[in-house]
Amino acid sequence: MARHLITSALPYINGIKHLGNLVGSQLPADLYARYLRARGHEVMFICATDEHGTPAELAAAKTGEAVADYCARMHGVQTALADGFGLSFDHYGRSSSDRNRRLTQHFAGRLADQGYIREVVEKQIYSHADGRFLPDRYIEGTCPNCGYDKARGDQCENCTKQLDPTDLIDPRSAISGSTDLEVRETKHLYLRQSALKGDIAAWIDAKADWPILTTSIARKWLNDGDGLQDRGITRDLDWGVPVKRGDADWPGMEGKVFYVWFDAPIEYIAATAEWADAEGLDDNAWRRWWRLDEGAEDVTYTQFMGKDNVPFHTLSFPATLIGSGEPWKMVDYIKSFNYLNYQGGQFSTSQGRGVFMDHALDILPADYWRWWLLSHAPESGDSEFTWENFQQSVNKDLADVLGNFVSRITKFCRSKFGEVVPEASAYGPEEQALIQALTTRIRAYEGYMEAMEVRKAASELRAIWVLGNEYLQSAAPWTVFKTEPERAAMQVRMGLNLVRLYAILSAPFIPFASRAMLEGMAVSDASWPADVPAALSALPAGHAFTVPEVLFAKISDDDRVEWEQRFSGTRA
Ligand code: B3M
Ligand code: ZN
Repeated sequence: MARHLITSALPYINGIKHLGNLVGSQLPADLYARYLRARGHEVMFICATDEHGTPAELAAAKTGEAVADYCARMHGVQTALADGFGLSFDHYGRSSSDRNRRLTQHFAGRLADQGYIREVVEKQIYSHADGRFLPDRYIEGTCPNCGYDKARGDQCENCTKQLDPTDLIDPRSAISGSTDLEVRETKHLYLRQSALKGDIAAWIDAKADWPILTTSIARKWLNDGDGLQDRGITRDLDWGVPVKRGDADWPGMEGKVFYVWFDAPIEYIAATAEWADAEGLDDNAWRRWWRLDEGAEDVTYTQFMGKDNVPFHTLSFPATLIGSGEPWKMVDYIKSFNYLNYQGGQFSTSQGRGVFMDHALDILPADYWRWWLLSHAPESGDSEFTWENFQQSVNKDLADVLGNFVSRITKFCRSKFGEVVPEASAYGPEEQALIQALTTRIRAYEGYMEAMEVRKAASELRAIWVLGNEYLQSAAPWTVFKTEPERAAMQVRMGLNLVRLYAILSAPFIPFASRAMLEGMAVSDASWPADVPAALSALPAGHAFTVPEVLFAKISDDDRVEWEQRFSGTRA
């Protein structure tokens, strides 16, 4: 039994996330959390909405709401969608929480005390047309690194390079499009990341087991000469965590807030504190996950994120934690993902292209999406959603293989023996061979789940389902029943126990169908099958069940064509 802290990258509050966002962080994090819980580990699974910065302000300006109201409303919307997808967060926090405000100000104070903050009079872009400074996403232009012409002031989406607004070539206001811009002076706080370069490099070098995607991005920005520049951590904005030095005012910084990427990762910690508050627990309840001097030495901490978030988690956030000089728990493993594309192009929030979380649940149950997304997770490279592939996968894997197995065996039992596990003799050689094959595959499945090899785990699970189908096909209890009803009863007993086994093994991927199967089989002990032979005798003779409803309906060609059209263009 171990203790696992798991965080998913925090979705921006500005609107509903698309399936590409979902599969890049929250969904695989949920898979891992569910698996580790099922294996009996103590898990703290944390996520939150990322509510500060220009994305929130820009989105609120569009709807005409006050930004705080907008964030509160959208947090509710995102919470409901997370529930709909079965994301099993222990807490879904808000980066605008009081906890995060206090912790962010605390870290800034500590960093200043340790000499890692300097005050800089910097040049910022001021827009005459908009009458304000244009930080981060308020400004767009061409990336000096790769030439992408829609780079934002804080980061280039195309090459992941972190930028400052003044780095952009041909800058323009994202609010008005105006190019009537002027560079003006304003005072800001800089985190002296350059002074922490040695510590961070040593920390990354020690992570020999990290996925290549993670370390290659980290090393690229660490070693490209300007990778670990000192960075501004404050902004001329109204919305955000007010700049303070711990509890004290920071002279000269009145009216400014911390940069969203400074406070957002701190929310991982703060959200755990929000969890403790919500549970009515004391501070030790969250500090034992985060403070090495208060019980976190035995915690394993895993982060999930898309590749564009990697620089902030391998360089900036570690700089905050190390620079504080306090014994905070740092991440042990970063699982990062490439992008999911949509029908030959990109998912696009701004153009409303692709399937978004709300529309996905409007048309189909969460498990269909969970299964497709996880079994096609963009791990080794970008992957692509097409409606055809989605239809095929759902119809074959879920309906034909798993769903059909469950329905066939339970209905056959009901027709010949009633809705009860029949009396039967011991398993024969065919069943022993099946148990052998299952054991090998289940152990492989566990290995992939532990290693967070999401696609490989999915294909192993599918192979485990297939074994059941093949067994049923060759055992053919419907034929055997005519001459050897006792042997057919034994085969049925195996089949019903397989339903229970599949429900348990599949729960991390398809929790809703799993629950329906467990309820149908009236399973009281759903513990992980450490001992496979024992697990396949868990349902004894005389155990009553009910045939589950159809688990998965097939997607028709008409549906596919209709949805393909509906989601091709602009989000309604
Ligand atoms: N909100 C970026 C994103 O959603 C950002 C992640 C924050 S993690 C601390 O891609
Ligand atoms: Zn670029």
